[in-house]
Amino acid sequence: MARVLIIGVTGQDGAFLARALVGRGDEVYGAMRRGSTSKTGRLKELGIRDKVNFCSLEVTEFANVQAVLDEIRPDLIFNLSAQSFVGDSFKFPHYTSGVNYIGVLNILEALRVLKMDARLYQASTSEMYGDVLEKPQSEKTPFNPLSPYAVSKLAAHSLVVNYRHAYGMFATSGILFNHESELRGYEFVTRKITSWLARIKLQDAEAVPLGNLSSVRDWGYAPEYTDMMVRMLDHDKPDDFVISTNTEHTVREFLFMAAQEMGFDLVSEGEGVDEKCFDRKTGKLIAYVDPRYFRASDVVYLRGDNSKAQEQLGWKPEVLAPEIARRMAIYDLKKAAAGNPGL
Ligand code: NAP
Ligand code: G4F
Repeated sequence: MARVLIIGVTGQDGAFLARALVGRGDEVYGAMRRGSTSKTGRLKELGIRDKVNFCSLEVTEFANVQAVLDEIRPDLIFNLSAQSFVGDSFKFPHYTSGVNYIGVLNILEALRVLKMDARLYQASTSEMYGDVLEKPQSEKTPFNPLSPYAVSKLAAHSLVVNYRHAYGMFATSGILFNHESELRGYEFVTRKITSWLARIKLQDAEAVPLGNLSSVRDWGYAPEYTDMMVRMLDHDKPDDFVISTNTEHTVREFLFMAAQEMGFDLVSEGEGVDEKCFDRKTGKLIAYVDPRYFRASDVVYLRGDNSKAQEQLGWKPEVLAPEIARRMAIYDLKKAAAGNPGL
């Protein structure tokens, strides 16, 4: 049984990771920052809120991070904390850098100063590939970030590699491609689509405004990805691993898959900012392009090459984008039917 600290336990991945670790009998500590309302909804939904020992942690405060690590003395630390919404990183670049980069520096420095030999998992990201220099992207593909979010994550990623080499720390980075679930945040495009379509279907909501429908992502299922985080820290040595499904879909395809599950039959008309998606059966407008959701610079193509994780960690993704769209659509229809818009 390991003593584990999850920093960012209230997020999508934190909740699924906590469930996996509780399930294998670990002593799980969940670090979260203060808020004016309860943030443990996802943990409650997974039925494990009472199994997690909560502590207060603000990752940008070095003294606080040091004190928490010193008190808990975990064997394993998963740092999932981040300002994780790429779109907002253009509005809040300083804040994003503080949480995503200084936060990681604080954790690494606290481990060094306290002379702790805990194993650290850092949540790196496929966004670091940005304007991709190779297709598909593997651990060997050069990074070329396109947002303040990606730059902050790349800085943190480089620091993890540096502390691994300089101090021999067991610090591993998972370069995870997009992963979604029924517990995904509502601002991300998959959840925005499934929650909004459910409200169109059952609550007569207006059509959903979207940004770049042609953007391509390699979408996987979050619980499978958090299982891989555990496997990365159970591995015999620290390293960098790409976790992806090696498949690709456009945002438009995800929209059509989710819509089909809800009984819509979409057809697209027009191009670029004029594109609109109608339901063939009723003629009703379901989705349209709204330039307000375009990004100052957007990552338009991501598709991973997970060969290294397959070989060394035994990774094999089971749940792919069509099934993810189906599960999220069913879940959000149930929520809407219960009168809960979830927003
Ligand atoms: P998420 O749902 O946005 O969760 C982020 C977590 O970080 C939340 O628990 C949040 O707490 C916490 N946090 C934010 N600022 C903090 C601070 N200053 N101090 C302490 N905690 C703070 O993100 P996710 O989708 O679970 O992703 C988990 C991690 O993986 C993130 O680092 C993300 O950047 C990275 N990642 C995600 C994906 C993906 O597709 N999901 C892919 C690659 C990498 P609050 O509840 O208080 O906001
Ligand atoms: O769902 P997204 O906001 O995810 P994005 O930007 O890829 O970031 C997510 O995955 C990363 C891993 O690659 C994580 F590191 C990060 O923390 C986060 O979890 O947007 C996906 C694509 C983008 O190209 C965006 O421009 O969808 C496009 N898009 C089109 N319309 C939209 C919308 N994105 C959002 N959020 N909202 C829209 O209306």
